Amino acid sequence: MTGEEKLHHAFIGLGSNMGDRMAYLEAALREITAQPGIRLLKASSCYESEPVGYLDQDWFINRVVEVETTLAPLELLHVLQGIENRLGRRRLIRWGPRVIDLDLLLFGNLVLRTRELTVPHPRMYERNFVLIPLNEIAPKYRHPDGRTTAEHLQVYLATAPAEKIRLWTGEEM
Ligand code: A4P
Ligand code: MG
Repeated sequence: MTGEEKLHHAFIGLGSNMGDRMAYLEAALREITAQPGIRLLKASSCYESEPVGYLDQDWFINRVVEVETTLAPLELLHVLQGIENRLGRRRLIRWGPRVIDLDLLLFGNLVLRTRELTVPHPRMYERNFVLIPLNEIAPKYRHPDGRTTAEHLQVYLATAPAEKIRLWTGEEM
């Protein structure tokens, strides 16, 4: 990255619930890090989480990473979709099983609502598997609505039945 280009902070959610889930997450993170114009700043721990949306599927492993990027929002989304495709993602069931899912959660202060890209991610404030890893690495980060991650997590936990989530220890439970 040169000093001339504008740097943006972005947060990306990674999830997998098929095959060797950790291997898919590691491969995706390697590809994100290798991308020109993207620098990894922080990565959360990995969490095992109960499926949300479509319930008849295995538990996920989820984590959230913070990056600095010179890419525009849609360029970053397309990079993430390219990685999903290379790792063998097949879109069969909405919210269904997947080897890898990469969601663009936040892109600086940007608020955008188009079909191709909505940020903040439209469902991130209703999801433990996003808010808990995000709160681990960026509790004080201020979202476009003015609330911090910690405040969003508090609101979520006070108002919704929280789906199960636990730190991934590497052991099958
Ligand atoms: N799109 C719009 N905004 C965004 C964004 N901010 N990030 C568009 C990524 N994509 C965005 O996504 C569908 C379309 O959303 C894309 O064409 C893109 O242009 P997709 O990844 O192809 O499909 P999907 O992931 O099956 O659907 P969706 O609606 O994105 O699902 P979610 O919300 O990602 O949920 N339970 C647990 N425990 N852990 C999980 O990780 N994930 C899901 C998927 C469901 N349940 C889960 C988990
Ligand atoms: Mg998705």
